[in-house]
Amino acid sequence: PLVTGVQTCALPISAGIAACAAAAWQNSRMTAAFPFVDRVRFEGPGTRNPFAFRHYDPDATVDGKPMRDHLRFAACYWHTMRNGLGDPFGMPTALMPWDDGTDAVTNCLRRADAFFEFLEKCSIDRFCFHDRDVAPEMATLRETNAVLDRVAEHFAARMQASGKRLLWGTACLFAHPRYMSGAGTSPDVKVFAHACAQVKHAMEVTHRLGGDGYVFWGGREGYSSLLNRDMPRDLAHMARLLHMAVDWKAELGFRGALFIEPKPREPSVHQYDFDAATVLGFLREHGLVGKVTLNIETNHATLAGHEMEHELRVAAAAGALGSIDANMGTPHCGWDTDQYPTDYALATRVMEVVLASGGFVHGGLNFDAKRRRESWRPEDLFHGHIAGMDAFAFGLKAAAALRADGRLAAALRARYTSWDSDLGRRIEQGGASFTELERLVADEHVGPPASGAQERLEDTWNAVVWDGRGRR
Ligand code: XLS
Ligand code: NI
Ligand code: NI
Repeated sequence: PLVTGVQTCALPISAGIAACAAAAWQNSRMTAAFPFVDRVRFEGPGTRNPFAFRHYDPDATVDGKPMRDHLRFAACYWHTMRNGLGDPFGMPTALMPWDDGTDAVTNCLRRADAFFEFLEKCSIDRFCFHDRDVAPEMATLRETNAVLDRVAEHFAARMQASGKRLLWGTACLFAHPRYMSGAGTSPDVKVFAHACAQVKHAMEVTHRLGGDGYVFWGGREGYSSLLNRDMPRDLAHMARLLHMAVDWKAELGFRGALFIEPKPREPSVHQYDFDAATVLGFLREHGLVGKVTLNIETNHATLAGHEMEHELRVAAAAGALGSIDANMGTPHCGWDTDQYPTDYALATRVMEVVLASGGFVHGGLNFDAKRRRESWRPEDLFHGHIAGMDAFAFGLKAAAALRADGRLAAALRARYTSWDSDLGRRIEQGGASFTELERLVADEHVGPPASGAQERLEDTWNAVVWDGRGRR
């Protein structure tokens, strides 16, 4: 789940550890938010230093390209800076000494400074944010935009000084009560208009900050009962919002990509952007193909009952694999646990698809991940990101090794050789009929295809990935 902006703390922060921490901060003379670490650097697989990379060596090349350019890591502002780690049953636990818990602009700026210190020290080149993560909502949209512009100016200065880049921006269209029944799909036209106005400004700020992309995640674009929702009308409205965003992008001169992020449920019971295939169908129906591509999140794939690899391959096959929200969930519960993607095998499978589709253009790997509630120390922000970055660096090397090895690709090609015959090609090109195919097989005993040999292929995968060759 995403906790952001006004919804950061379900329970009063004054009741939690965070409040004690803020008081301690105010009484202290600390000038750095993360004084316990200088800079996380590559030390190699043998290191015992928990603040070092074992696999991520940003400038080392894999297949002729530096790791940092393959992976395009981003930290997200919402979980990193705004998630107090409260849950529906318990108060926030996160220690955030740099944050006094208020919406004062000075607090927003201090928080941004802590974030840029984090990016620098953790060697993360990019970031993502929602408009309401970085600046509060005021009485009117005009006032809200003015505060957002003020904070964005500060971001621009910090980006300039540090060389950090914006992967993507987005608008929070789900936290405020006005969006309780959706934003682009709200039954209330004024709410729809507000959503459009908010997206307009969030796109403008993203453009100003040189973002590579802009994301639409429709957390409340869905319903809990069809008794009070006109589904086809909702979908048509959502398409209208996206078409206006495409027009606005042209008017702005924004060169980045527009992404939709599928998710089947949570917070809505039924969400319209269920999975990659559903979203692609929607884009095709509404003339949005090629204008909007997909941002695929691992935990959302899990919720939709798919493997991440399935979602990525569906998107890639349509030429619509835009970006990735790199996290992972647990199959044991039905919600978005947003864990750091620390699983090396999962990261390898993701990177196999990324390499096969030619790599990221506008997208990257955004850690849409949060710490466990028990991991409440600022140090844990580093450990989560380091573990995720190392997993993906390993995955990149292993995926490149699988491609260089070539056995799996060869086995896949071999399985389809019968389709490379004249007959196969004619069928593929639409030049065959039922009558012809019936004549062909009528007097033959057609037996089974060659063995799928899944276990042999899995063993080969293991040999390349784990038996030394996937590592450096
Ligand atoms: C929530 C989504 C959200 C989007 C950005 O589950 O993953 O974080 O990535 O709005
Ligand atoms: Ni999510
Ligand atoms: Ni996400």
